[in-house]
Amino acid sequence: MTHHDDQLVIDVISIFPEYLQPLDLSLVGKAREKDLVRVDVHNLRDWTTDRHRTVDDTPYGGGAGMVMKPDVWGRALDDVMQPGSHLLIPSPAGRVLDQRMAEQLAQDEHLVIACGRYEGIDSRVAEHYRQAHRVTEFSIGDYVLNGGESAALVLIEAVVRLLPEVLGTPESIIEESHNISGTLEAPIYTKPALWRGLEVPEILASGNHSLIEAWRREQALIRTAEIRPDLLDKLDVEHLTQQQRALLDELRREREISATGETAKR
Ligand code: JDQ
Repeated sequence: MTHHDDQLVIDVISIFPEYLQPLDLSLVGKAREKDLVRVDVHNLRDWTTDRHRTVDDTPYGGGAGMVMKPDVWGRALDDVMQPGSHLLIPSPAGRVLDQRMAEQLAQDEHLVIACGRYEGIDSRVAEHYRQAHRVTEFSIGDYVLNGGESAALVLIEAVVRLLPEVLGTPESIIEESHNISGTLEAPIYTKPALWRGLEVPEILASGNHSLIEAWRREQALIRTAEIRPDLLDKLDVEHLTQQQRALLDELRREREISATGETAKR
């Protein structure tokens, strides 16, 4: 397969290349068919030199588990990395992936994702490539996986859907960018209007679009306060309507009161 100048290229290196088969499907699969992104998956063992195709060894200093060998990773990465490549290393100790990071990665030309297994990759690999490249260790959240492959899948999906023409820049993306005020979305419904005794909120069938938008913005804030109160502190008030700012103040006061109650209990 060839490459054109404006195309994002993603190389993934793993001892389980089959783990990345979901990249053949759905949105990413279609983006690849349309040549909007090139994704090449490599087997790390292709860069081993011994009869047993060994990729790991015991840790210096002792401890449980095995560590991936820097020499094998060095040969693989020397083949795949080019000037300007961005090396991404999934790690439970990495920077937590967020939408802002995905947006930045969507601007890159070449991403190389080094998926470790066992206890991870010898730390000198990241250190070495940092001397001449951008290297980012990233986590997809505060829970423990067995290896980097599922983190790579998550990152690729988050990045590829942001590429121009992948979603055809429909209303969904425009609406999302309206919602970068940093709130969760309002609840959503489709037909039937009554399902198992549960009704769709009446206002949504009113046909009054400005009332509906005001209701959705209100619900978005209430939900955010309920489910992700941490996001309330990071909200960009510039993007909020006057009505939302008033509700935000109210929700923050309620949080402060309940937080005072929590402190009093201790
Ligand atoms: C690797 C491991 C060290 C578990 C080996 C490579 N968000 C996130 N959670 N876990 C990972 C990412 C992750 C990424 C790469 C990985 C886990 N492991 C297993 C290594 C401590 C715990």
